[in-house]
Amino acid sequence: MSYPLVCLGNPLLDLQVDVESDFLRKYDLKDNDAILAEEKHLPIYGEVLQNKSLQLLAGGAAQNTARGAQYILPENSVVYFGAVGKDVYAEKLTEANTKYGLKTQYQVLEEQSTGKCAALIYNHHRSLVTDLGAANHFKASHLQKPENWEFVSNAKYFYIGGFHFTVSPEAIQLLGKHAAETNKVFAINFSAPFIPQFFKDPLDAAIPYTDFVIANESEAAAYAESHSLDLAPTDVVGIAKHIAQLPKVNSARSRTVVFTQGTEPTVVVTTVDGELVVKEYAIRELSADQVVDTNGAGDAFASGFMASLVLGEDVSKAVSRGQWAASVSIQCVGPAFPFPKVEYSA
Ligand code: 26A
Repeated sequence: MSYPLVCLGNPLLDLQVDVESDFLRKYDLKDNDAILAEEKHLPIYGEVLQNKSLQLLAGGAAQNTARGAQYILPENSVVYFGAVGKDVYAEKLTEANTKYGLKTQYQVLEEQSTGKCAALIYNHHRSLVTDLGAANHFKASHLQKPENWEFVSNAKYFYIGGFHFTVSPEAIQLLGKHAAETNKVFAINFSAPFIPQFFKDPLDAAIPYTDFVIANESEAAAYAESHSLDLAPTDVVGIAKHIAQLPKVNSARSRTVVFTQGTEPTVVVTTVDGELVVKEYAIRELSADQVVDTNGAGDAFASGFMASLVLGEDVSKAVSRGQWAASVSIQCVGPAFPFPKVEYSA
């Protein structure tokens, strides 16, 4: 079995509800953020189950990206790894993945429940509060099983959700080293500000293996702060240049840093013949009434971007496909794409 793209992350079921700002304040949450649930957040899950607007949706950032990339690519292109329980939540995830044709090689942990994410939608923002459950127990040894390693050794591209730095930095190292040794493409996403903030060491240990680093402006700012860069947190180009120049194990190609910035242009920095090259790409504008929610917008961008790389397209096309995929997903409820399928147009 040969699937060109392997993705790794935390499989979660999204419990998506519309909330008012007082709900966010009550639990000390920002309008737009992604965090791990602390003790004080646990009542949220009971509350959302009572909420009339509740929708159960397949989530998990890298799983969203994997589903979206498979949506775009020919069948049997993407395989996704992560850990789930043996419960109805996992069945829901499998249902959605099957619809998109995504192949999963889950580590199934019978004694754990599948992870869940309260996706609290307020205006066009989303506040994500995650209880990782089974996802937290993924082990690198699962990848090393012969039936799983076959997918790894046959793949050409790897995509790691940054949220997985909280789970198995060892699995990320394993894939990063394999990619560098075999000259395959290794991409990571920072996923949330708390990753560069509180998981700095495992993130820094993975950067040397990366060919592509994808993040948004608030994650870039968190990176600048936690690494004490002498740059304004809003200097996305400066931060991208810094990361582009960090040491790299596989010198066969230079690193490309891609920062999305909501409705502001996407910034891309890479090195060509030893010189830093900065490019900016305006996004596809949507009118306010076209925006359904932004849950999964960044994951969708990564879907389009990674799918484009797999198709052998250049970085400017990859950004264009990423921006297209984000605009399509923003018009859907949750981290999803429409059926019947819509096709990319430049
Ligand atoms: C470890 N944490 C906090 C997480 C997540 C996460 N995926 C993996 N790990 N917190 C939120 N998400 C997912 O992000 C998607 C939107 O980008 C949510 O499940 C949601 O689908």
